[in-house]
Amino acid sequence: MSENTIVAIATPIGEGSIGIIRLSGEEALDIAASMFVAKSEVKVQDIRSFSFRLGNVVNPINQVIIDEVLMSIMRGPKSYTGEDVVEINCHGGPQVVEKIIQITLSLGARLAEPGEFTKRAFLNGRLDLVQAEAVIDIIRAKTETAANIAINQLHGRLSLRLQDIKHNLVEIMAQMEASIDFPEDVGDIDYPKTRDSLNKISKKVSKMINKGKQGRVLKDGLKTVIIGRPNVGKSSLLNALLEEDRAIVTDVPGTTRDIIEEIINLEGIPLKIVDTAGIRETSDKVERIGVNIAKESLVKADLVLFMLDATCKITDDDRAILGHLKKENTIVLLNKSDVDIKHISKDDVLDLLPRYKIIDISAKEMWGLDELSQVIKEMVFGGAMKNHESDIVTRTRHLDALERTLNYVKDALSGVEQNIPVDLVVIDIRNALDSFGEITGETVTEDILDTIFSEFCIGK
Ligand SMILES: Nc1nc2c(ncn2[C@@H]2O[C@H](COP(=O)(O)OP(=O)(O)OP(=O)(O)O)[C@@H](O)[C@H]2O)c(=O)[nH]1
Ligand SMILES: [Mg+2]
Repeated sequence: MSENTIVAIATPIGEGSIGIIRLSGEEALDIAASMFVAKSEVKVQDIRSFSFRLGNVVNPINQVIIDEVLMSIMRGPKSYTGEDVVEINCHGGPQVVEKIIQITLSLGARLAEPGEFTKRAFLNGRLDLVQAEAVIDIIRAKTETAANIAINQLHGRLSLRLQDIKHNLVEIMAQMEASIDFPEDVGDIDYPKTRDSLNKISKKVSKMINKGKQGRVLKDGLKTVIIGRPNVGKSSLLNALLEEDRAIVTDVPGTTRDIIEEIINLEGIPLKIVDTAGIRETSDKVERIGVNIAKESLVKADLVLFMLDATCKITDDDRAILGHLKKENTIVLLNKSDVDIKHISKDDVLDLLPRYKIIDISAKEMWGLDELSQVIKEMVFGGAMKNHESDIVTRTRHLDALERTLNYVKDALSGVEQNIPVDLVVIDIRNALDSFGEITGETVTEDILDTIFSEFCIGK
């Protein structure tokens, strides 16, 4: 019996053509040998690594056949986890899968925690933490761009870039420590030269942070809210962007009361778009709750689409929203521009909201949506997205660590500029390295690891 061998279903629960059960650990091969009978009668121990065998899973107690399966073996250390791994492809019915899992448990395996296979891969040095996190990001990717970035991270492109910065820091630290430990041999640190190196590092880290902010949007989606007084056409826009009738549209003001959230793939940028209740003073209890939620989502949004109705004059309800808007993250949409008689022009809006971005659209006729996506891209990415820049960080955890690294590098830099003794400056460099090491997992704590892997699915 071993605590050390884990088992999980690697495919979604329910009926499917195939169910995959995965075992990893010291006893994986022994467990497989006790429950698998190959058609060719080859012994499990003699099966070549990375090859499949057809056979039956049998109940080891009475030899009753449970299912006909394909079994593959990947011996450690050249396996996903770095340990011996066995995968059983059985028929994808819940009964069969469950029965096979039960048999592995009776033979000494234990159920895997979420992400435990990947955690073992990390602990066994098969992946660094950035690569491990990329695994879940590939599974969760909402757009092709997000998937591409994650795949590049898994292949280690981001890790390579991080290693480069790490080497720069290690070099400075080594020189400083040598001059502290062996002052006679090494002599004083060349501060002007160190300052140049630190400046270069600081620029590299800053650039990574800036790109990482875009990366996070590509991974998690841009929190976008459509806001405006009742009946301007907010739900119609949501439907137009989704190309389906998701939200109820009527000519009755106050139609939408609850928050409706959907994900739209806008040429590679995932928009997490929220349609809200039209904002107005109302005595209706339910509507008022919706209005309050709309105001809250306005505060949390990365991007605000403020909608006006071009067929009516600007009302007090429109004006009540103006004070909540910020130029940096708002696009004004002048809707219903398909109608001949208009009461608001772009100039009228500019009088109210100087230097705001304004677009004429028709949610009903689906006009102006291309211009909208162009403006969104410009706002978020400062123009076209460069696909080759895929070795970027995408996680808040990475950004936090980069920001802490940058602060320590800046502290070290100002220490060097003020000619502070090297034994003090070296502390900042060491802290910078520690923070930086959290990204790839070189200096990460058990708590952080648990949090990261708890995000994973069982069986991954
Ligand atoms: N002509 C024209 N009518 C539109 C357009 N967009 C929306 N409408 C109409 O305006 C009315 C209100 O549309 P909704 O999408 O329900 O408006 P809303 O802003 O979601 O309204 P609430 O949910 O009540 O806040 C409906 O009758 C729509 O058909 C447009 O671009 N052109
Ligand atoms: Mg609505």
